[in-house]
Amino acid sequence: MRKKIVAGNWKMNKVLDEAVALTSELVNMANDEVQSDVKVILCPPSIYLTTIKKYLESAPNFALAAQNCSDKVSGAYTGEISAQMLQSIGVEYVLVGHSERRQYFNESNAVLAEKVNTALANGVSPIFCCGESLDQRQNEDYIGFVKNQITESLFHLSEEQLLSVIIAYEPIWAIGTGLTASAEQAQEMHASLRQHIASKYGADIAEEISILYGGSVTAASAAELFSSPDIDGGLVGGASLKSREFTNIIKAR
Ligand code: G2H
Repeated sequence: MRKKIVAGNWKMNKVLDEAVALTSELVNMANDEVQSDVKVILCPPSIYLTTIKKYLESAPNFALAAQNCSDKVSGAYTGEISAQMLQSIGVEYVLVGHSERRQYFNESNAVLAEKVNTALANGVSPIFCCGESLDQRQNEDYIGFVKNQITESLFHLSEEQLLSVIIAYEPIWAIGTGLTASAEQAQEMHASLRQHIASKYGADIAEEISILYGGSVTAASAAELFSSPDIDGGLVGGASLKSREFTNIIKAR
C-alpha cells in the first residue's frame, strides 16, 4: 500500500520572514488536523532549507526537498548546489526535471539522468518531474513522449535505486494556468507510466513507485485526483503558498 505524499513547491517565492511564517502555520495546522498517514514534503528555495528544517523538528510527517541540484559532483561550478551539500544539511528529497527547469534552463533528459545519479549517490531521493506540452497532447503521442522522458532519465537505474525515486506527472498545460487535468486524464497517464515501469522492472516494483500529480492542484480538485487508483498524491505549486489551502489539500489525501 503506497503512502500518500503531498509536496509543496514554493518555486521562487517568499522572503525569509514569510517562509518561516508559512512553515510555522503549516506545522501548527498539520499537528492539529492532519493524520500521520500522509507525508508532506516542503520544497522551499534552497537558501531557506537549513532554517526551515529547524521548524520541522516537531512535525514528524514533514520532510524537505530542494527544488534543484547540480548534475556535477563538486568543483568550479559557480552558483550551483550539489546533492552532497543537500545531504549534509539533512535534505531528503530533490525535485529533478521540473518543466520550468527543462524550459528555462534547457535541462535535457540526459542531464536529468546525471542529476538523478548524483542525488541517489548521496542518499537524496529524486522527485522526478515529467509531462507533455499542450501541443504534444493535441498533436502527438503524448503518453509515448512522457514514457520516453522516464526511459531516458530513469531506466538505467537498478531496481533498488528506482525504488528511491518518486515520479511527478505534471502536464505543462496545467502548470500555473488554473487548468487542472481531469482525474480521468491524470489517471490515464499515471496508469500508463506505471505499466511502462512494469514492462522494464516488473509489476511488483511498479506497484511500489509513488506517482504524484502536479498542475494547478487546489483544495477543490485534490480529493478527486487523489482518490484515483494510480495517483499517490500531489506536487502543488501556487496553492502551497497559502497555509489554509495547502493544509486542506493535505487533508484531501
Ligand atoms: C506545477 C505545480 C508545482 P502549480 O509546477 O510543481 O505548480 O500548482 O502552480 O501549477
